[in-house]
Amino acid sequence: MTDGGEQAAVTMYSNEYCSYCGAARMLLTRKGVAYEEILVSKDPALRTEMVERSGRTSVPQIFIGNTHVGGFDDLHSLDASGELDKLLAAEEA
Ligand SMILES: N[C@@H](CCC(=O)N[C@@H](CS)C(=O)NCC(=O)O)C(=O)O
Repeated sequence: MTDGGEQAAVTMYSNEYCSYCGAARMLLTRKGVAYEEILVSKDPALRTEMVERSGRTSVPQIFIGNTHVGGFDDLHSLDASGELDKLLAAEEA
């Protein structure tokens, strides 16, 4: 995590029965990153919001602040390269 200050706002658009969403949840939880989860399966308007913000239709779609990270594959790649920690620090609230 970051040194001092508030953690960046992390938002994950997801649905309940998606394995990639589960993998993203585990990665964020393992890192101790708090996130807001928006279940798009419950509300078509939220799915529309996700598609408009991300330009993608698959779940999960993850944002750090207003920066679009992408799906689980993107999150995992950023974590492996160390860029995820930098992004969390840069977007610190
Ligand atoms: N490469 C993507 C794969 C995500 C994916 O395939 N999600 C499925 C649900 S588990 C999905 O949304 N499929 C419908 C679609 O692609 O529109 C990731 O890592 O997030």
